[in-house]
Amino acid sequence: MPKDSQSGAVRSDWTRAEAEAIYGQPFMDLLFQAQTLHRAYFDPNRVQMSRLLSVKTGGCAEDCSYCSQSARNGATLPASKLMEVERVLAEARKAKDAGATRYCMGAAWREPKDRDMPAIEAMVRGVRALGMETCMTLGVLDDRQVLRLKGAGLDYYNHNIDTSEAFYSKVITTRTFADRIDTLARVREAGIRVCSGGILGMGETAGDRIDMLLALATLPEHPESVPINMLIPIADTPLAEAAPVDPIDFVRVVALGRILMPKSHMRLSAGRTAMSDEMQALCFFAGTNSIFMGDTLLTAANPGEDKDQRLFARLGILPEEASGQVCKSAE
Ligand code: SAM
Ligand code: DTB
Ligand code: SF4
Repeated sequence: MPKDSQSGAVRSDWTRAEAEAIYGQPFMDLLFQAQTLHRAYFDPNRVQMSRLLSVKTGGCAEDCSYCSQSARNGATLPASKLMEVERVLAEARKAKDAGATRYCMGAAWREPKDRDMPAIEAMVRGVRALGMETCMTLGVLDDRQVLRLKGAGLDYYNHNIDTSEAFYSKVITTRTFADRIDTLARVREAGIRVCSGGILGMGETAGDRIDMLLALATLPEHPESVPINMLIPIADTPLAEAAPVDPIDFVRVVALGRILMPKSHMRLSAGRTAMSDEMQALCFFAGTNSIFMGDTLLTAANPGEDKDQRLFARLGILPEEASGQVCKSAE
């Protein structure tokens, strides 16, 4: 094992060989390394809670083969209009009362239209006024839109790279991996914090998973949040029958993410309804320190608060406090 990979320094110069060597260690060594680093930067018994809301659902012009909201991949979800600001704020209030510290609003758009920006800005301002961190995921952004979001006070922008550059065109044909990296750079340049991760279970190899994390870990600055989704197979889409991910492989990916990006929050995102408590516990041990709470994600199911409260109680985990990063280095 290269010495540097053990040091816990925040690096953007990871090589493929280093990442492969970390990933390929015996499972116990990998988990020990990940948990040791996790403890250097975070309280190991605290997990950040985000809540998602789909503010505009379905009818998307992109053809992402995993998504229930594409108008082009066989999915059958009807398109809806952009939700009214007051309704979004009412949902956000409920999320805050239930313990969420970040409110993530998603829209099934290739890119936002300028006519939608005033409502989007009002959502950001309104949610911030409730005292929660804000996150938006709206597709491709141009420079003006990024500045408008920054002006409204947006804290995070989510824009996943989803898989490796090599596998990308097997999953999505209406845009490229480079398009995603461009938007991420624009968001970073404007001073908005970055949330970017991917999906496991789309037929990618272990090498693709390593390359996806490496692409994030070699950005000039690591994303502050890294969501790792397990594919939720959606009926009628090209990935409806995709083979499930081996849970041990999933945990290995989480651990590699923790080691490559030691200061980032790693979010166990979509797919938790299909995970056992034991698998989730292993993910927390491997460095997961964020989840989506509540019984829905954007369109699909999530475990819900009662189930998560029981899991947290069994594991002695507490929600991370509102001011965000319980990050030792930031104290
Ligand atoms: N339209 C925006 C975009 O694509 O960036 C935002 C919404 S999109 C639904 C956000 C992310 O959700 C995707 O990048 C993908 O990682 C995740 N996602 C979507 N459908 C999923 C599924 N069926 N299973 C797991 N993750 C999924
Ligand atoms: C992320 O990585 N996962 C979230 C959020 N970022 C936007 C979305 C998960 C969507 C799961 C499928 C659905 O609810 O439709
Ligand atoms: Fe559209 Fe996002 Fe779904 Fe792709 S993942 S089809 S861009 S909503």
